[in-house]
Amino acid sequence: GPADMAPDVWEKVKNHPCYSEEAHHYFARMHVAVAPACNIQCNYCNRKYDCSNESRPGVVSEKLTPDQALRKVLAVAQEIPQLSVIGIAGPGDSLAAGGKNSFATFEALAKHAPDLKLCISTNGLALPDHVERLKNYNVDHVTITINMVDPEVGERIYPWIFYDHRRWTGRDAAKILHERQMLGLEMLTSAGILAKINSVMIPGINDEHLKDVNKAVKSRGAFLHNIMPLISDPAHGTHFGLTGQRGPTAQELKLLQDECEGGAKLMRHCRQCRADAVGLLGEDRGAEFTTEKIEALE
Ligand code: CLF
Ligand code: SF4
Repeated sequence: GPADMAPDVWEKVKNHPCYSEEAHHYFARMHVAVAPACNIQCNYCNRKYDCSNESRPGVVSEKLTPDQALRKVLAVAQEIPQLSVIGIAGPGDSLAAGGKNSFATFEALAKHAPDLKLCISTNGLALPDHVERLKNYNVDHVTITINMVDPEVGERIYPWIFYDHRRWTGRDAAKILHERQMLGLEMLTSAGILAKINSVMIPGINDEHLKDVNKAVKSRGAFLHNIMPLISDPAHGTHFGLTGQRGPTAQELKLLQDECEGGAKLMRHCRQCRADAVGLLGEDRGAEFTTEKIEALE
């Protein structure tokens, strides 16, 4: 592997298309949309996409039960030999509601498809409760979406969270979310799980602030930082879409990424996948593997 990487780390990333830029030409990922619920509200959410939590026009992801997910994975693995990673990234939060469906899916995959890597993406609120369990399922890759390390910034992105049996709003909500995200990241690092941080760049709200986020996650051991553009579309009914919040231009995004160089290592090949994406990054073969078609194959 590359000179700047320990051999055990290289083992974990060499066939993961998101964690290794090289690998994304040769290895495919597949998302199973088994996580319908969410425990927070983001002003950019529309629950159609992925571990990047963005919003583009499209059709709604096909939600699956853990059993349907297993059958879909086995069918896709037959057709796409480059398949190396199964990710759970939506359409809600993978660890909301106790992560019940996510862990049932991991259980089934560990049993019936043990060669596939397991990957998960979360907003981090429930993460500290589940790090040990993730470790037990040999999950080596966890993404946390972190958009701020300052509750004053956070309250403009998150109107509420649901935590400890009640709803929190405003700065209190953002403070709890921030503390849970930092704790979860520290726990992943201690457990030897590779943590990728996704941040959504929202001009005028957290764009400059993401440099502080980059430093904060680096100091807590994050492996990669993926800064993605907000894609805001009024037709989609997201809060930001309705209030006219714009996304960054390609130049603004690149400038910010360049300014973060030297901090936590940046991912620059993210394709902002759907919660049910299938195939190499940048291609989506999901439509070939609907539940209907899989049942017809069986
Ligand atoms: Fe999926 Fe995310 Fe795992 Fe990759 S996606 S859960 S880490 S297997 Fe990858 Fe897609 Fe970008 Fe996510 S290109 S949106 S970073
Ligand atoms: Fe939507 Fe994800 Fe935010 Fe939940 S964490 S509100 S699913 S973007």
